[in-house]
Amino acid sequence: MLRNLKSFIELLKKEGEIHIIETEVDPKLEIAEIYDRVVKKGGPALYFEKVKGSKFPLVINLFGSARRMNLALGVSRIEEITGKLTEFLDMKMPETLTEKIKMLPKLHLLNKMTPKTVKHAPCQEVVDPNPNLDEIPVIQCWPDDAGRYITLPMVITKDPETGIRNVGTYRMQVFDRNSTGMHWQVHKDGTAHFRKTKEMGKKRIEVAVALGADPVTIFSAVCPLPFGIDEFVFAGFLRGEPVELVKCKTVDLEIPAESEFVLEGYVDVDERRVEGPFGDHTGYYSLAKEFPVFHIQCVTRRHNPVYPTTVVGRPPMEDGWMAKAIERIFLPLLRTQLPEIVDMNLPMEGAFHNCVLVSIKKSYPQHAKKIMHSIWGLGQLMFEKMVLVFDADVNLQDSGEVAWRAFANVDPKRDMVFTDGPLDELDISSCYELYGSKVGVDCTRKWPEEGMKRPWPPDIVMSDAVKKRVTERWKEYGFGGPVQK
Ligand SMILES: Cc1cc2nc3c(=O)[nH]c(=O)nc-3n(C[C@H](O)[C@H](O)[C@H](O)COP(=O)(O)O)c2cc1C
Ligand SMILES: [Mn+2]
Repeated sequence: MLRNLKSFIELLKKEGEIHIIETEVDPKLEIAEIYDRVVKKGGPALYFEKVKGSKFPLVINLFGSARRMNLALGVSRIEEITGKLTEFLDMKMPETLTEKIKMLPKLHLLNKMTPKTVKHAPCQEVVDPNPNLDEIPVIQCWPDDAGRYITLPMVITKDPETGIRNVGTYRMQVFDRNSTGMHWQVHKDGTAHFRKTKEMGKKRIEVAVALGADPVTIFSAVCPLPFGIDEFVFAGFLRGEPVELVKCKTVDLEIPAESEFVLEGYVDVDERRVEGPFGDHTGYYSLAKEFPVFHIQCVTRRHNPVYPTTVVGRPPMEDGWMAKAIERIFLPLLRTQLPEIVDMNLPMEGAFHNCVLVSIKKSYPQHAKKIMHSIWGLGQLMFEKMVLVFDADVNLQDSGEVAWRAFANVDPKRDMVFTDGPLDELDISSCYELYGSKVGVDCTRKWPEEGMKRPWPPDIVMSDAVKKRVTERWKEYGFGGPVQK
């Protein structure tokens, strides 16, 4: 299993999946433009040796293709992970003897997942009690961005009540040498910890931000895990080996020992400051808005750290490939609650919260409508603005088939369900922030039991006998080349 960011970079080198740029490049917009051209064409990760104004190198587009996502997770197909996931989430601490006995075969798995605390860590080779963010090659992504943003952080907090850790990727706008914005959106777990801290009458919440680690640990911070599940435990599960953690120098939190940089500090529960605009993964600028402020009191790092980052913007971008991996990994989990679901597709163009396609084995009238409502009640799927439901035989990964079936099968007045609810904080369409309307579209074939007055026509499919004959005679028609199917 990959130990840290550098071992991932080595693997990418071996696999021809990283391009090294030796010449000096400007962190202001230039890196973003190079990356944008490369990621849009399915190109490699990019390693910038000389970033203007910083002595540290930068790496971007680490996860920006299906192949690199597989390399990051140590699999040849994401589906290799999925079976194990249900087992992971089923695992509760045993209480009775029978439960303990039943758990025995799983205990080794539990040991493998639980983070291990170490005393000495590479991420603390250098300790700087006088933090200066200007030393880190933080980039400006887009021309109208309010400034430079740390875009791939692991933001670590603890639930002030239970002590359970949360790790989330929330962007951070650099305000000055030792403070940044803390863009944890209102529905996210970091905000839940922040809110609880305030409700308990405390003034501050301690925060540690790790930059760079092994790729699975970085990825875990993006995963939409249920509240109360520690992303580092999940990373241990995905890795098949525990994440090694070390105590921070100035706050009561632990960080991945193999991180490149660590920022330690706090967020004051009463402080807010304007953050943004920021060119976001919706493909639009998110407008300026007040968010909490992260004060950094200590920076620790390796002797020779590499700064990992990404740029979001008009899809497809690197985060899209991370989300595609999430889609595959979490599908079986979705099926444990909704077994009728056959497949799902979060199209990259839908920025993951705007549109989801699901196919179901339809078993009773208005089954599709039940699925829409279920999705609107499930974890971060609650954000979905459009839910399109298809029959089991529709290939959701074929956008041509999806469009054809949707356009042909839907009687708009009958098949569309309009409702209201929470929207992702980044939604641009609603008249209001944080909520708006939603639509579910039943794209399945309609049954007589659903009031369909006319017979549903069959799909047009050529007979097998004729297909076989044409395949056999293909050469006789004078086309040349391989048989066209
Ligand atoms: C590159 C990238 C940047 C992100 N930036 C933010 C952000 O600024 N704020 C936010 O709330 N979520 C952001 N997200 C999404 C969260 O990381 C994601 O919703 C995650 O599940 C949150 O973790 P949590 O459930 O523990 O809160 C970002 C995701 C990626 C891949
Ligand atoms: Mn979480």
